[in-house]
Amino acid sequence: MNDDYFGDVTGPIAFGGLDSADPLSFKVYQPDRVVLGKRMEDHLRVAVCLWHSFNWSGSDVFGAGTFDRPWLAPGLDPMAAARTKLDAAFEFMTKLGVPFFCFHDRDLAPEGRTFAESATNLDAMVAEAEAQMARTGVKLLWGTANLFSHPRYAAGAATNPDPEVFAYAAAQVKQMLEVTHRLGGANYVLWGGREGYETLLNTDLGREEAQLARFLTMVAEHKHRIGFTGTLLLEPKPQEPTKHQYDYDCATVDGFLVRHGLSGEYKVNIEVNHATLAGHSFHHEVAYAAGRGILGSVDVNRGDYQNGWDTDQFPNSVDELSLALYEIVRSGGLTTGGFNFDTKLRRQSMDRTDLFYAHIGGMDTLARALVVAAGMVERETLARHREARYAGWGTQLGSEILSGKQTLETLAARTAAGEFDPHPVSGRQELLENMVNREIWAADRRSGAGPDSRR
Ligand code: XUL
Ligand code: CO
Repeated sequence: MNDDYFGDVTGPIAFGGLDSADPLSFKVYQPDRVVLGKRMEDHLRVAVCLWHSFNWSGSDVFGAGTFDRPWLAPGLDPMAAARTKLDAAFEFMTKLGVPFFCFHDRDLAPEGRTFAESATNLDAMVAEAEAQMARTGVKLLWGTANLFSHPRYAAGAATNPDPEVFAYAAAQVKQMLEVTHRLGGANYVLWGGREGYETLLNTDLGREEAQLARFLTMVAEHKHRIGFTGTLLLEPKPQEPTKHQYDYDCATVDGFLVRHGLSGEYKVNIEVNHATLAGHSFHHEVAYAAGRGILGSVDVNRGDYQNGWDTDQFPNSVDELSLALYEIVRSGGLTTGGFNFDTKLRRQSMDRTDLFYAHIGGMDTLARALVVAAGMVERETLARHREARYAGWGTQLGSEILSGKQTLETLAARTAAGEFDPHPVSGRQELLENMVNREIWAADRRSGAGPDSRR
């Protein structure tokens, strides 16, 4: 085990507080700090992703890789490179002090010339990952299969016009589900990166939906067959790389699950920048999923307000994350889920140390948003306003309407008889926005609190 890919950093990264000038210290994040009766680490369940952070060289569509990543150097033996990459990742994660990681099959082990060779490569690397996990205590938040990079998946995996591609994808997911189970993963994710279309001129929407439903049913069946007790998660995204992706947003996924008898089998892994690509706020997607009981996990990142694509930047806005954290904490928190940094450095952030700055900043932003959200939950000011707004629905009229005792005819007759005389009331939006800001500003006083602090 080599321990010097991040020789400039002596871990574990310590809590320095707001007054610390050390850029390699946490300003807010403290694993043991108790927030609303639970350790911060257990609220946030932070994960590092092996793809953008360890399996990407910084290349883009216009240029080659820019990052200093010795394990991605061209010409290396693929399995030796995979071992070096894993060593580097575990050195990074232990120095950063995160409890979890996430990976695709192809992040861990290279694709071979045949399916059998790929499967053997993966099994060999899973044994290595298992040993690293036992040595460091870092756990698996979720595993997933890459069903979008290889040319065979250009027209989709489950939704491919060719059933042999469906079969190939099924084989890949079967192995990765079993690998996730073997490594004690808390969840298994399916992101349908190419389950969508480029043109409707060659696409049969109904047929592709039926194929996707069949595939996801088979995955749920296999989960039960092997006794995997983690959560299955679908990750919505409206487009990119396809023009249109079927798992467009949380509401679309929810409707799909209901239509195909899969409610209860799947929850959602909500990614911040996917929410904004779908024309929603992240707050909206989280509130929707929590309301429908399908909130599973979060891929935490951010987009760029000027750009219409998935920039996957590290999160840095407490204001935006606080509102989502408020919904998450209020709904009981992420149970098997966590906050996975599905995030990319900018291409000019070439040094390996930049990975530390980025994750430290992201974790501090999350921690601070959690403190703000806890304040909102504890004071219940927003919740009281929301409840008061619907108070009328607790009256006899409200319950009779909802239970079906009233019809258009009875309501029309009672309205015509002058029984109802409703008056509009203020929604108090600006007042509520002021309350949120007050919590954000007040958190200044609490953010640097020590580990014993209640909030
Ligand atoms: C792509 C994306 C994926 C999934 C896992 O936008 O978010 O990395 O999280 O396949
Ligand atoms: Co993601």
